[in-house]
Amino acid sequence: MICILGGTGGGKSVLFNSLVSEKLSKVGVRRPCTRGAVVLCPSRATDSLGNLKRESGFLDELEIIPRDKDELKNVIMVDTPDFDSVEKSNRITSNRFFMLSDFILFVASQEKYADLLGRNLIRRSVEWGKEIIVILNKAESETAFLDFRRSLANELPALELIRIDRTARPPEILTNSPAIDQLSGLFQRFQAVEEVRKLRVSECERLKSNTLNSVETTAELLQELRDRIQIIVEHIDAALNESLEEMETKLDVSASREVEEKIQARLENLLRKYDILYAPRAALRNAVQKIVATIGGTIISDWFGQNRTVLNETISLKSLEQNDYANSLTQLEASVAKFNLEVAELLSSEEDFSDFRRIASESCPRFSSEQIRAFYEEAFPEIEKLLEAEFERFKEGLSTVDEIKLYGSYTLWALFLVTAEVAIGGGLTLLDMVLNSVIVPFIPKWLLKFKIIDILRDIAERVDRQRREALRGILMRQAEIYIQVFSDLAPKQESIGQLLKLRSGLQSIG
Ligand SMILES: Nc1nc2c(ncn2[C@@H]2O[C@H](COP(=O)(O)OP(=O)(O)O)[C@@H](O)[C@H]2O)c(=O)[nH]1
Ligand SMILES: [Mg+2]
Repeated sequence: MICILGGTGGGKSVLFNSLVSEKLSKVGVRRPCTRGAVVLCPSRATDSLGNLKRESGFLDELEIIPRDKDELKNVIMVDTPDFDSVEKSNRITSNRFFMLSDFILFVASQEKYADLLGRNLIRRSVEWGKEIIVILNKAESETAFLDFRRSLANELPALELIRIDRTARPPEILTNSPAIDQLSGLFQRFQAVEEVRKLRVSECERLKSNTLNSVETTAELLQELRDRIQIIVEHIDAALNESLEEMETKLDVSASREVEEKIQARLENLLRKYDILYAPRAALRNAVQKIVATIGGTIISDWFGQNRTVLNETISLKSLEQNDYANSLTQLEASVAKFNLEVAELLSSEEDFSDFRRIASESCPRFSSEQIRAFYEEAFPEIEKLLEAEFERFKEGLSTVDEIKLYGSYTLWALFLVTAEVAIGGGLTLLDMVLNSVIVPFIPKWLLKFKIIDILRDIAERVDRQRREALRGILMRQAEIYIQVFSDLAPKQESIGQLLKLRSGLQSIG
């Protein structure tokens, strides 16, 4: 396969037509004129070229012309589109034919011979060990030719350079050109099957060693990337565990005089107002339905009716914000910020993680205060639901009379509520500190017989557990973003395995 390669308007198509002695490829003043490639081949090669076109997926515009010419019986001639074309598909086609070619005719023109892209292509041909002849086309001055020859010889002394003089008028095909006669000598050479075979064998060996090299380097690079990702993920994991542990210890808070006073004021306020708002709505509704069914309940439904408006309000964490005595939210924010900082430091450490650093800053959003707040609220159910569940637990085994009495007790709900608030804000530690000094004085004697202190402690314990879990979950969620992004980048081990298998398969081909 002899491929004519070169830049736009260099005269490739004219050269192609001249070599095959037929005006087959369009020659153009309006450039680029050749789209896709024009291939002239012996008719016995048509099928394989057809397959190549179908399988390659990039040769849509490949024009295959079967011609049985004696001097071309072992040759496929290809006129390629410009390797420097503005059309990407042309550049790709040209590059693929570069790889497929056994022999390259590189066309440089007087205007463009010093061009860097062209020089790179010539260099690459030599690196790949491909046979190449360079043609200076449309040559007008001897100076330019000598200049070109000198600069090529400096770098690539063995390179053959042929000059084709510029004709007065733009031709479609050149006749009576000594340079074309000289190039046609190639066809004579490849009339001998032995010559063709030699060329093919060495080309196949080159392809094999080039492919082996690429496969090996690719497998190594992928493995290296995988290893680096594993290291960074392990580091992030370690940073997360450290932050979790630290946060955990800081969640235990001490009660101050000020906190105690706040809790006390809150309880007093709740009880003074006899604030029905804090008797959970649904619990009341359930109770009323049940009681109405059993005792006819005029009293209860009257009482319920009077307070209907207030009952439509929901107690959510928002209404608790001002009562978040010990500020576990602040602690969470600090822990998330510290964790993010640690990851940033990790990515800027002396190990070269600069690529990961960029990825992290582009693809790993850091939670804002608002987001953390929203997650925190989301993590707790509405307080009224929580208290309802606590109440359900509490009334197990009580008599109906006691149950009714408890449903109607503002004090009970106020105690439940404050306990939950304290536990959400400062955990069991805080509750234990203020339980006897601040909360117990508010418990009336009749409630004490229900072992209410133990029950409040139970509530606090459960809420504390839930709070810790929620806070941990939010911090882990931040870490998960990094871990996910980096893990998604890691090439699969099995892909690397496939490459290595391909390599040993290639090695075993003789
Ligand atoms: N005057 C003159 N024009 C030439 C010569 N060789 C090629 N051309 C013109 O240069 C233009 C581009 O040639 P073409 O073969 O289509 O270039 P390609 O883009 O490399 O295939 C055409 O108009 C050709 O006729 C030459 O020796 N003299
Ligand atoms: Mg052309």
